[in-house]
This record gives sequence, structure tokens and C-alpha cells, in this order.
Amino acid sequence: MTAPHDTIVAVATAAGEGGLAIVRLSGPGALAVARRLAGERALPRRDVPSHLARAATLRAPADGEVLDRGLVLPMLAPRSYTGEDVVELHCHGGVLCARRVVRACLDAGARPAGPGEFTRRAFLNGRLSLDQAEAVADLIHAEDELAGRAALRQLSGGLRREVGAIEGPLLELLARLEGGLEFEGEDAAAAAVPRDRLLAVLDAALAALAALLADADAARRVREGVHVVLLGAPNAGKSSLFNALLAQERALVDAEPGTTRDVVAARLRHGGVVFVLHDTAGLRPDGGRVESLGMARAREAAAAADVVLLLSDLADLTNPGEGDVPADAGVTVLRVATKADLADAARRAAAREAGLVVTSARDGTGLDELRAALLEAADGGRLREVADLGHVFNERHRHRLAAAREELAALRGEVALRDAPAEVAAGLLAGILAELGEVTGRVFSEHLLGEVFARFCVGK
Ligand SMILES: Nc1nc2c(ncn2[C@@H]2O[C@H](COP(=O)(O)OP(=O)(O)O)[C@@H](O)[C@H]2O)c(=O)[nH]1
Ligand SMILES: [Mg+2]
Repeated sequence: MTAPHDTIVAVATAAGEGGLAIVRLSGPGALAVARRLAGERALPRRDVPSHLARAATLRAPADGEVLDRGLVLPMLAPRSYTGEDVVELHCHGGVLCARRVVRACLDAGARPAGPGEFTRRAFLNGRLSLDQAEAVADLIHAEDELAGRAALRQLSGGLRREVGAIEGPLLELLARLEGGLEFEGEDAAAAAVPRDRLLAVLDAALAALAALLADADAARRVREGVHVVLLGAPNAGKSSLFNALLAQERALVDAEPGTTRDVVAARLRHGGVVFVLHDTAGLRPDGGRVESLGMARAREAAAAADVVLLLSDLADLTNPGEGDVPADAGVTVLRVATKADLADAARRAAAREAGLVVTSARDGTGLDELRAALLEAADGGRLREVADLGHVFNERHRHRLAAAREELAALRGEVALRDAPAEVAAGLLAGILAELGEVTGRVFSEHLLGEVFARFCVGK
């Protein structure tokens, strides 16, 4: 794939009213296009000072009509976001000025940028690895402190370094297996890789991949939030507790059983972690058709949860949801007693004794304790560590890493059990390196780039 030769333009700032709007140009013609709007005083023909903004009147090249007064900021290749010549035109905010400036840039020879095209160019010019480019999108989409910090760490190359450290010895091994290299001090006849050496390299790579993948679940919780599902009998107080935790009336509460029929979700921030709370339909053996559909959804949500809050009324601690909690080891179950304000002290003490978190949505009893228990169940400390390591890979990365691990294990088996010939091992290793290479974009196809950059907005 060759570097692009055309010049692209787009509004880089969000649409809507604001103090400033920035139009961004990138490509070999960026300076020439911007010069036709801003004039030679702002952008001289030679010795353009890079990274220095100048005030300028922007005019339409066709008829000289004044479009806006603003700043012109050239950033010369290769010291720019895309690695190409970039010019930013800072206009007045709102949509009108920026739109007129973009139109003038198109008249002057630029073409409209596609989604993520600036970042795609940054990748093609080696300014960013593919996982770093994805971190740019994550950073833009991040709504929470932890997700934002994680994206920044990944942007600074956390994941790229880890994957590179796994790839290095494997690439060297491949070269040796292919006979391209000889061990130092050995003659060509002895150049074949000894089996124990081969196994040692494969084992080290397997261990490193396992360590990385062990963070996959924490990584997902950092990116998406921790899924918490409230489960229990009708009237157990699920919707009331859901509202109390959120400190807002999000879900409908009523004395009539079966009020909640669909899953209602809302985000709760606590201790730097985002929890996605899911209020569900109450579980009971009988119930109408719509209610049954609601129960099916409740069970589905519980199966996909990180934490299930199993609620029961302190007046009646039997819980029909008990059998609906997936036995899966990945789900943490917290038993919660509700309506503590209606029960006497002895009953409350007994429930605590039995390990339940005793709460009241009415008077706020136990809510702090429940939030603390949620934070612990979510392994909040580990989430922060993973975010700081920059291991917050997405599903695409996880799939590639998992595939690489599987193929590595298969290769190890071939070598250990059957002493696979060098050509066979080399072939398998090349496949593994292709999987790993797709994480950082060391190996990429047009299809892969299309998939990755489709998530981006125009102007990024
Ligand atoms: N006294 C008291 N009543 C509650 C409490 N939580 C819920 N309720 C009442 O119990 C009934 C059912 O509550 P709701 O939240 O709709 O239960 P859900 O069916 O599990 O969602 C309503 O009449 C609520 O007002 C509580 O902590 N204290
Ligand atoms: Mg409800």
C-alpha cells in the first residue's frame, strides 16, 4: 500500500455551537490549499515556520469573498499527527464558518476526508500502531475517568510494547528456522534450531500471552463498565434499590407485583469504576406471557453479568432467583436483604449474620456497604492496575491474541510430541506471527483497516 498523494480536508471539531471550529488539511498539497485561502503573508512560499500560528483573513479563492478571520497553524511533515504536511485553520465556532472554509478548501483542490482518514494516514506513515490508532477512538468515546486513562496509556504504546516483546523472539526464531540466520559461533551445518531451545522460546511466548489474556476480562470491565444485574422475586424491592443506588427515579416502582418487565440499564460511577446496573423483571414460577418474556430477559442479563445482586425481602428471605444465577465462576453473587426499615433489629442482625448485605431503599440503610461490596466484587483495584498498564485491548485484539495462543500451543505440541521438521514449524510460526501482527498493524490488509477505521468519525 503506497502513501496517499492527495490532500484531505474536514472539520475536526464537534458540530454545533462553540467558541472555535477547526478545519484540518493533510497531504502534500495542504500548504498550497491553505495558502489560497489565507494568502502568502500567513503562509509564505518558502521557509514556512512549523507549529507557529498566524492570524489571517480567510477568503474564498474563487472571488476573494471574506469567509472568516482566524488562525493558520502549519505543521510540516513528518512532525505532524498524520506524518504529512498538516494545516489547521482555526475559525469562529458554529457550523457556518467552518463549512464555508471547507468548501473553499475543496475549491482549492482538497477532497473531503473519510471517517478516521487522518488517523489512518498516521498509521500508514508509521506515526501510530494500529492499537494506538484504536486507542485514539477509545479516548474520544471515553466517558469515564478510568476508561480515559486506559486509552491514554494504550495510546502511549502500552499494548504495542507488550506484543512487540512477544513477537521479537518469535521473529528471530522464524528467521533461524528458515535458515536465514545462524547461531553465533556455529557453522551452517549446526544452524538448525535445537529442540529444547525451540521449546523454551515457545513456552516463554505462551506464558506472556497467557498473562496478557488474563487481563482481558478486566480490560472489558474498564472499557464497558462492570455489569451488575439485580435479581429477585416480584416486589423484592429491585427497582427501589436500583433507584436508590442511582439516587434518581429511573425505574418504575409500584406495590403491584410484575411492574418491571423489561431490563432497564443505567450507569453508576463509584470509586473511579463505572457500574452498569440492570433492573429486571421479578422471577416467579407463574406469570403472564409478557412477564415470562421479561423473566427470560432477566435470566439472559444474569448470565452475562459480572455481578448479580440477589435480592430478597427481609420479611421473607426465600429467593426464587437462587436457581437462576449462572454457576459460571465469572459471576460474583452478592446476597442482599431489602426493606430493612420494616424489620426489627433481631431480624436484621440474623440476616447480617447469614452474610447478607442488609439494605433499605427507603431510609438508605446499607447503601454505602453495598457500594463498597460492589467495588470489591468488581476488583476495582485490579481494574485501575490494568488501565494503568495500558492493557485495555478491545475484542479485536483479544481474538487475535487468543488465536495466536491457540496456534502456539498447537505448534508446541507438534514440536514436543513429533519433533516437527523445521519447515513445518516455520509455516506454523509464520501464521502465529500474522495473528500477533494484526494487533499492532505490523501485518495489515485493506480489509482490516476498513474495519478498524469505520468506528472513527470524520475529521479524526
Ligand atoms: N418500606 C420499604 N418499602 C420498600 C422498600 N423497597 C421497596 N419497597 C416497596 O416495595 C414495593 C415493591 O418495590 P419495587 O421496587 O417495585 O420492587 P420490584 O418489583 O422488586 O422492582 C413497593 O411498594 C415499594 O415502595 C424499602 O426499602 N422499604
Ligand atoms: Mg421492579
